[in-house]
Amino acid sequence: MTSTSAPRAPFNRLLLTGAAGGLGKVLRERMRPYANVLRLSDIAALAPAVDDREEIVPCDLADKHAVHQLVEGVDAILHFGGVSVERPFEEILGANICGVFHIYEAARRHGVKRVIFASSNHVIGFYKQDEPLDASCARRPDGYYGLSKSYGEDMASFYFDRYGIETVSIRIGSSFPEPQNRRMMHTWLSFDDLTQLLERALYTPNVGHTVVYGMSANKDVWWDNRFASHLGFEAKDSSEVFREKVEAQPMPAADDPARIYQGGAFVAAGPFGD
Ligand code: NAI
Ligand code: 15L
Repeated sequence: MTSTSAPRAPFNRLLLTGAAGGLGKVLRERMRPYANVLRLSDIAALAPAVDDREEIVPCDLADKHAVHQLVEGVDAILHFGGVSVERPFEEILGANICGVFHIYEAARRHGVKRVIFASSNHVIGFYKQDEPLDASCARRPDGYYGLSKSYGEDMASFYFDRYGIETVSIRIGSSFPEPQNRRMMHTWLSFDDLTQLLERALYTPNVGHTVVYGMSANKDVWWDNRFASHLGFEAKDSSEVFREKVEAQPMPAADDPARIYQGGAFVAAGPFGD
């Protein structure tokens, strides 16, 4: 299924970091209508520009000077780049922690007024699956990766309070073509719903720093988006259509973190390097 919603007036130039990644490849297509020029960046190899409405700018987010150059001339930033799973702290540090600082500092220096930050459900991963949450809950990161996203959300909050740069931090659940396991029946975010959420995040005025849970209209959800209602995001898809396929998989044991914690297996990753 592809999105059918008509885009608003496009931005002149949007930056998409993480453009070579799983979501980046999807958004490279989906975000085209929203920008006259889409600047695509990653540390990994990117397919060449298909036309003059794409710009390919390789960049390591850990390199402050390179990120400063990357951000010049853009109107808004979709920050999807970085380490996207639990890894040793030293790997997370450059890409995610220094990286998010470099993005905001470059945004400040170049006058960029809107960032969409790909945060993650792993900022609240240590809550149990029977604990309903909204955006006012204390964060309970489930690893160094979740900590880095938590830091990114605080960075967004600070840059709004201090410099007026607005951010929508999307605590993405699980955005894949299909839910891959029982946990993702709760956390799944379809690509169409992600696209709609990004449109709302880009165009809604006066978002300040808004935290929104990125999930489709799944049957049993753990998260309440009452504090992001001004975005007008209305998910259209549901994991329910995949239930039979997903439930054909064996049920995890009762003590498996995948059945207990919102962050699933991430809560048990590491320690590293012992
Ligand atoms: P991915 O791992 O496929 O893509 C991340 C991209 O970031 C990769 O192409 C990678 O090369 C790039 N990257 C890593 N280190 C970098 C560095 N130092 N400099 C520049 N680029 C670097 O992950 P995916 O699934 O596409 O996720 C995209 C974003 O959304 C990530 O920030 C992830 O944390 C976040 N997210 C994704 C979820 C999902 O379900 N797909 C769930 C929650 C958050
Ligand atoms: C994430 O933050 C990861 O980037 C993604 O690969 C999935 O693991 C997702 O969370 C999830 O929790 O399902």
